[in-house]
Amino acid sequence: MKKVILTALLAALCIVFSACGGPGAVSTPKDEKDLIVVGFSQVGAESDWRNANTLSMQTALSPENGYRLILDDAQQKQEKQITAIRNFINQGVDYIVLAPTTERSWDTVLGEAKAAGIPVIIVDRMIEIEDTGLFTCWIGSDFRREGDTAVTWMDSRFGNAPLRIVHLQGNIGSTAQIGRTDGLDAGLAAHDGWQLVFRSSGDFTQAKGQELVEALLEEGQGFDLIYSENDNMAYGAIDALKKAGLRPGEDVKIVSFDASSTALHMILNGEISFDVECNPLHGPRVRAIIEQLEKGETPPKFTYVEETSFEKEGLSEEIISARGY
Ligand code: GZL
Repeated sequence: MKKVILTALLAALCIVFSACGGPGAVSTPKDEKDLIVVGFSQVGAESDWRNANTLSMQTALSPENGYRLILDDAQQKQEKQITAIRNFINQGVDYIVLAPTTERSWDTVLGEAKAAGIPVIIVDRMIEIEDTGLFTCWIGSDFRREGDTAVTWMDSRFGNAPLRIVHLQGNIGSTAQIGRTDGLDAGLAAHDGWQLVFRSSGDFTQAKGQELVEALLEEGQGFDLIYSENDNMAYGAIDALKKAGLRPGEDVKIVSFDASSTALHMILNGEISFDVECNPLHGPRVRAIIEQLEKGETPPKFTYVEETSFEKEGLSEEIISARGY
């Protein structure tokens, strides 16, 4: 008896649903109208890390997975990100993902997103905001821990021996720059043999990194180690050293951040001595957060991604090729 009633009930439901969506209509996630629309304000395309981060988001938030991703490249300018967020609000996207250039001045525009009822997910760097209710959650790296990891290696390698350090910083005011710089400052305070001979921002770009180190070499500034806050500035520094007839990894040690595949190959060939991973593969993590929200679940407010570090010992082509970027 139950089976008969159940069959009749299922038949009735099928009639109801097909009437709602037209004859035989079956709404599948791939229908344009059913896609979850995500507006993604990305910092720019300044580094290997950034490009890997963008690709990860595009791959995870694809139409095949039920998403329409609207990507905006802010060319490392916060004002362009603010404009992009306002455009996303006007388009009525379902979610906004923000990879913030710097930490401050997000309160107003995120207030507008909140007023429009659009959840905001922050990825990568942190934002400094009065009301943390203006964003749903954050997922990214512990940049101070990254800096401490680099300094711990430097201490293990050089102790308190005299060490003249050149410091290539990322975008000033970005969480990546703040945390990695704080780590080095703590190391300098704890090692009176270490001397900071130069500090300036290379904006996380290869060209600026090369420019800064070339200028230093032309001035005749001597140094033993370059602490580069990302791999692309390290590539530029290596080019400058080679142009001046110096051997990166021999005459000057290089410590870097991101651990992109190009940099890991430079560890294998001895040019980079130590590289702290900063994992850019946030796409699947953001997708999982959105799927939780779609189900009415509450994701953690803050999630730090697990990261490691690399030096020549223990590194191999197999390890490099097995990594996602
Ligand atoms: C770190 C990220 C930084 C990378 C750089 O999470 O914000 O920005 O370290 C990138 O390569 O430009």
